[in-house]
Amino acid sequence: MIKSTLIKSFVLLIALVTFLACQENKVKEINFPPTDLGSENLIPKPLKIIPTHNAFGLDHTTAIYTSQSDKSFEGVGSYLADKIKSKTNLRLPVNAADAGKVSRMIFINQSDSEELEGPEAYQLYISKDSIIVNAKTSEGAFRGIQTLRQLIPETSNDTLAEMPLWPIPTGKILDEPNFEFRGSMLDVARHFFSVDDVKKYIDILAYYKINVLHLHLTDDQGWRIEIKSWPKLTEVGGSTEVGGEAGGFFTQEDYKELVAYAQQRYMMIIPEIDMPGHTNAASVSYPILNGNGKTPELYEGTSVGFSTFDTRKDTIYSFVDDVIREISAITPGPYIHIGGDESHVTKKNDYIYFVNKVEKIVQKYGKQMIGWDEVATADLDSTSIAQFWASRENVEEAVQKGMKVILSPATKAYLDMQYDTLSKYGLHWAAYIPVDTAYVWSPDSYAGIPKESILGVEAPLWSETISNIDELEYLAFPRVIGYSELSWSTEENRNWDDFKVRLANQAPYLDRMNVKYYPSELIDWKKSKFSYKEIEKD
Ligand code: TNX
Repeated sequence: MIKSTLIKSFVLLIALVTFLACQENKVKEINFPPTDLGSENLIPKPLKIIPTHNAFGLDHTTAIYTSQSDKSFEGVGSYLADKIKSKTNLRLPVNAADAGKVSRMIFINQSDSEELEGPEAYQLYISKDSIIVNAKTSEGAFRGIQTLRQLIPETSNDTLAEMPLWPIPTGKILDEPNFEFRGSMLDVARHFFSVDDVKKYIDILAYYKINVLHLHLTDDQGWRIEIKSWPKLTEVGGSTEVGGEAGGFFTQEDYKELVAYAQQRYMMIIPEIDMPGHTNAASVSYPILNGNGKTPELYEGTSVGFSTFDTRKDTIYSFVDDVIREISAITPGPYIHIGGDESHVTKKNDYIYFVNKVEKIVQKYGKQMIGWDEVATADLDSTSIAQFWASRENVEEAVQKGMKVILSPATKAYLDMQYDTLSKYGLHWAAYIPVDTAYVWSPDSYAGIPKESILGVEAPLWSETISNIDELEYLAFPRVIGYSELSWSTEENRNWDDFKVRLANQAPYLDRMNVKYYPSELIDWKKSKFSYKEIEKD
């Protein structure tokens, strides 16, 4: 079976190559000025780049073909075609039997080459007549086409041809991620963000090869995910937010829509239900859950650490079981985040008792538990994961327990920290984090944590001070672009002086996507030349 599909795709490839070879003499030769694939503004920086100094002319006679051996490759081809359409207005056919006049092709190929190590590895071969993306899995192919998208110039080179043409530098790129987990977190609890806002964030993150979006779904100020067996959580607990606005929540259908949207971009959603602290919204909805001895009321402020569940009550565990069961059923990814941070009014023993029990509930539903670094003080399995935000000691405990660690140190990786004293939004309790500080540190050897214990890097965006997508983008961009490189590229390939030039050149893309990034003065932003007003935003 596998053999016959392999033979089929090989035959298809040969047919295409022969076809193109016959076409070649009909295509007008275009002499491009020499190019340099090595100095393109790619972020994250690929592992290896070998330039061959010529160019592939992307134009209306280019067609996309994908391996037939794995049907999901066609989805990657269609995604690329859509993105090319919104950038260039060219509508390239995908796997069309009769594609009309085809001079050049982009082939997205399932390959079993031994050089492709992990599922996200890819090779990109760009010659004058063809572009081949090789990957073992469609996930790898998807990462590869992000690199290709970044190589397509924002404007066409009209002077060289009668029809607009986008020259892509030739050469070879061999690439794979340094860390398998490359994430950002969005706090939709302090301020709620709509499905469309989250989709827009997902789109831009995917362009930079980020593959995890952690949603902080519950906190003192709001419960944002429908739980069918406990409906008041959203009816009552979702009714407000910081500052007293109307709040909101995702229905399970909304959440599924986000999961599917992220999945199409090979990104996993990690849902977080923060417990036993940060639970005021849950306790207002169902006062039986409350354990801080006070009558809970809706909360619209920004203090932390005042709420807790009554962790010795059985009802708590029926509640947690229902919540985890319902969330697990709509979360295809392997992880459930249970929060566990800043439970300042939960007694230490009660906290440990709670986390131990919740770990088992998460496992009962076939998931792995993630918690903020405090959870490492409980008696956890090595399969659970600690997210380092504040305490080195907690992380040491996690490593001793054989747990993996996600790096989100607040002093380096918190997207809600202000850039400097003049920043419009954000907090500064951990640090001011200008764009260079965000980039210039090494997750490979951070705080002496052994590299084999590090799952990856995640940049959390807490939303106490931001209430709409423009403000979200002001804090997230450009810093999250740097975190994508910190988690994908190797230490040898990272360099601030080189990065800041590549970052400056993201401006035309960010402008076209209507991303309101913070125009840091450390960066000499490239002025956007984009003028195709009629082209839809993708
Ligand atoms: C600390 S980080 C918190 C959040 C706040 C954030 C603000 C963490 C696990 N807890 O509750 O939103 O600081 O920067």
